[in-house]
Amino acid sequence: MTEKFTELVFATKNKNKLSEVKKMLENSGIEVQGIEGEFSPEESGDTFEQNAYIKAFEAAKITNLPALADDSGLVVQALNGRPGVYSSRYEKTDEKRNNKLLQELKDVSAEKRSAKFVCSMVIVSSEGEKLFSVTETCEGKIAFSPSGGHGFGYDPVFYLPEKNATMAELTMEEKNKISHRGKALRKTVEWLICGRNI
Ligand code: ITT
Repeated sequence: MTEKFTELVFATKNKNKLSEVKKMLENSGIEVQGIEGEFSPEESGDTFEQNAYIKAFEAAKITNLPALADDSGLVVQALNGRPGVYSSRYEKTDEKRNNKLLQELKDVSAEKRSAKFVCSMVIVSSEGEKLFSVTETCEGKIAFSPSGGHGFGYDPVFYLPEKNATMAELTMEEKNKISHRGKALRKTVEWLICGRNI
C-alpha cells in the first residue's frame, strides 16, 4: 500500500530550522508543524543519525503523528571533528559558541581551517519505526572573524570559498540550495513524495 503523508511534525525547538524546512516544503502538499510545549529529548547518541532518531521518536510519541527530525552540527578538521554532535552544547549561546571556536582556532592557518556542516534527517512513523534517514554535508572553512546577518548558529563563521562569503551572508534561498540541511531535505522530500511504499 502506498500512503502519502500530508502532515508531519518537525521535532525541533530551533525556530530557524523550522523556517528553513517550512520554506522548502511550502509547495509540496505536506504540512509541517512545529512542536509545542515541553520538548527536551536527551540527545545521548554518538552520531547525528542516532540523535535525529531520538528527537523524532520523542515527537512521534507526544503528537501521535509521523515525525521528522534533524540533528546537525559543525565538524572542524583542526579540532579532530569537534564540536560535532556536541555543537549545540559547545557553549550556551550562538555568539559564545562562535567566539570560542575562533579562539580555539586563533593560531590555525587558512589552509588548515577546513570544516563541514553535517545534517542527518530521520523520519519515524507515529509508532516510532524508522522509515527513512539521510545524512548530507556542506564543506567550507572557518573564517577568522564573524560576518553576515542571515542564518543562525555557526553561519557567520562558516566561510564558503566558492561563494567568497560566509553562510550568514547568503539569503535563506541561497543557503538552502547548498546547505547540509537543504540537501538532506531535498532527498527527504523526494522520498516523501514519490519514493515511499509502505
Ligand atoms: P533541535 O535539537 O531542537 O533541533 P538545536 O539548535 O539544539 O535544535 P542541534 O541539536 O541539531 O539543534 O544542534 C545543532 C547545532 O549546530 C546548534 O548549535 C546549531 O546552531 C548549529 N547548526 C545546525 N545547523 C546549522 C546551520 O544550518 N547553520 C549554522 N549552525 C547550525
